[in-house]
Parts: sequence; C-alpha cells; structure tokens
Amino acid sequence: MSERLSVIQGDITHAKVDVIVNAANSSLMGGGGVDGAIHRAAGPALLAACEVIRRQQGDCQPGHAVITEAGNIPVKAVIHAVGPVWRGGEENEAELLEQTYRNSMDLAAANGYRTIAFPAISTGAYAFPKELAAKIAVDTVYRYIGLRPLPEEVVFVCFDDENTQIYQQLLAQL
Ligand code: AR6
Repeated sequence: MSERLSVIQGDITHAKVDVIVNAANSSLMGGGGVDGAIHRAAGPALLAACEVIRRQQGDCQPGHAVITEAGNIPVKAVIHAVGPVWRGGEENEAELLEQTYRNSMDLAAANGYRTIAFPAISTGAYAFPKELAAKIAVDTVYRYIGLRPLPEEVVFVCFDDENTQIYQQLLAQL
C-alpha cells in the first residue's frame, strides 16, 4: 500500500497527476502561498470557475472542498480545499484537517481520478504545526487508500525543506 504514496519537493503546479489540491480559503477567491501560485499558473478561467461555485454555494467552510477545471495547468482538475486556521489546538483543528484530506480524496475518487497531488495544507499562512499536519495528512490518506481503489496514487508536494524531511520520514515508517 505504501508504494501508492510518495513525496516530492517543488511547485505543485508542475505535478504530473490527474488532479492537484489547492490550499484555498473560504472565499475561494484566491490568495497567497500555494493558492496564489495555482491561480497565477491557471489563469483567469480558474477564478471564474470558483466564482460560479461561490455564487451557487456561498463560502466553503474549513474541512470542505470543491472541484473545478484547471485552466492552463496541465492537469484535469483542481480541488480547492479549505484547511483550518491553527488556533492552539483546542478548536477541532486536527479533525478539520483530517476532514479536508478525506473530502479532497472523495472528490478525486468520485470524478474517477487515479492520481492526486496535495500541498501541505494549513502549514503556511494558517500556521498549523508542520509535524502534526504531516502526520494527519499521511495517516488519513494511508487509511483512505487502504479502503478504496481510487485515487491509486497520492503525491505529497512539499515546498520547503522542513516539510519535505518530515514527510520523507513519515512515509519511510509506513
Ligand atoms: N507548491 C506547493 N506548495 C507550496 C507552493 C507551491 N507552489 N507555494 C507554497 N507552498 P499556504 P495555508 C506551501 O500558506 O497554510 C492562502 O493565502 C507552503 O510552503 O499556501 O493552507 C489562501 O488563500 C506551505 O507549506 O496555505 C488562504 O488564505 C503550504 O504550501 C491561506 O493562504 C501551505 O501554505 C491558506 O493557508
């Protein structure tokens, strides 16, 4: 099972997968970090697609995710997942982060996608402790793929050295 998970360091907009996950905010209207990078690479079609969803559904709450086209990024779709803001750990942050990963995997599976790439959701502007966030990400995804055939492969795309090392260690222990 662990051969279905991998880690690479780099920019998620270059990942060779069916679907990439964006660490979005509740407005779905773009932002900094990986959200900014994805919207820049995708072009205006991505924001337009997010606006359509926002008009239909309103805010996307932490723990939830929506799926759109990918504009100019050479993948089939983008899943916009809203992770929790870290507020010290007493506000259900861990459960919400787990939900964010599960809901993203559900959307990829429901659309028949075989390969998915995740950034380290909530570990930038949302200040989630990196070790804990990585443990939740790996455990949740590992459990998920043990129960379902899709997605077949999951790539964790880390931007910084610290996250890359943390994920490499966690995957080596599976
Ligand atoms: N590819 C992969 N990972 C990246 C990239 C990239 N191109 N750029 C940054 N990262 P963040 P959050 C890493 O702040 O904490 C936005 O403004 C980064 O090093 O992007 O979930 C949204 O609009 C970090 O490890 O997302 C929200 O308002 C990880 O991606 C808010 O930030 C997540 O950092 C969401 O905060």
